[in-house]
Amino acid sequence: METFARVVLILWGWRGIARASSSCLQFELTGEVSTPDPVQLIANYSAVSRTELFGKCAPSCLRDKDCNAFDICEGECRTIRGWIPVYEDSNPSNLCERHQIECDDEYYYDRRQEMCVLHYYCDFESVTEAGCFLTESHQDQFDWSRHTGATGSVNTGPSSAFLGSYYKYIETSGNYENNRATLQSTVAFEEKMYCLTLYYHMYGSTIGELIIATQDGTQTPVNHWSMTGDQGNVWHRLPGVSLSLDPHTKVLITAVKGSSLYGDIAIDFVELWPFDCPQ
Ligand SMILES: [Ca+2]
Ligand SMILES: [Ca+2]
Repeated sequence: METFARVVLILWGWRGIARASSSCLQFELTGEVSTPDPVQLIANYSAVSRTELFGKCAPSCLRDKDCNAFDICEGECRTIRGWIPVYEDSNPSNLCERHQIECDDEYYYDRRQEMCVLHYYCDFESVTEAGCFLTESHQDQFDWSRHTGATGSVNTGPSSAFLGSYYKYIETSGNYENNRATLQSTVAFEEKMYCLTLYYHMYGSTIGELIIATQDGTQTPVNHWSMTGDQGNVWHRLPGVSLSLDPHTKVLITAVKGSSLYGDIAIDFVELWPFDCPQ
C-alpha cells in the first residue's frame, strides 16, 4: 500500500510535466511487466530513487515521438517504441511498472498521427485472440500447434515462448517431408502498405523452411521472405517485411517440414503494423 501511494503521488507529478510539454498526453499506469521486447527498447536510464527515474524517462519519452511507453523498474527506467501488451511475470523481482497511452484492444497509440491506430497481433496467449488476424489454413497438409514449454523432442524446437507462455510451432514427428502448415489471414485489409514483424525459432538438424507470402484471391502465392535450415537454439526477430495488402489479399505464414523429426519451427508475437516498414 505504501508503494502504491508513492506511485500515485509521482504520477501526479509526471502528469504535470506532460501537460506542460505537450497537449494533454496521458501515460497511464497499465500494469506490471517483466522483460521487454529488446528491439522496442529506445533507452535505459539508471537512478536511485523513483522520483529521479520518472524525471529521466517521462520527459525523454515525451520528446521522442517514437516513444509510446516507459517502464519504471528497480534502479532503472526504460523508454519503449511501438506498442507492447502487458505480460505478468511470476518473479516479483523482475517487475516494472508499464506506463503507456491507453487505446482499446487491437489499437495502439501512434504519436506521429496523434491517434489510436488499428494494429493486428498474435501472441498466442489465448485460444481466441481479439487482435489476431491469423487462422489455420485448410489448403495445406497439417496444422500449427499452440504450445507452452519445450516441444516433445530433444535437440529441436524452443524451450519456452519468446513472450508470455505460449507460441505456435510445427510438430515434425509423424509428418512427411515437405508437408506444409499455413496460417492465413482472416481480415479484409485496407489497400495500403503494412509491415509484418515476428519472432522465429528454427533449431534442429533437419529444419525445413519458414515462408511469408501473400495471395491475391486464388492466384499463386507470392513469397516475400523465407528462411531455411538450422538457425540455432535461439529466438530471432524478423525485423520487418513490407507487404502491399488490400481487401482481397491474404497473408500466409507457412512452415515446411524437413527430412526428420529434428525440424520443429516456432513463431511468436506476430505483429502487422499499419504502415510500410521503416527503411
Ligand atoms: Ca507468446
Ligand atoms: Ca492447416
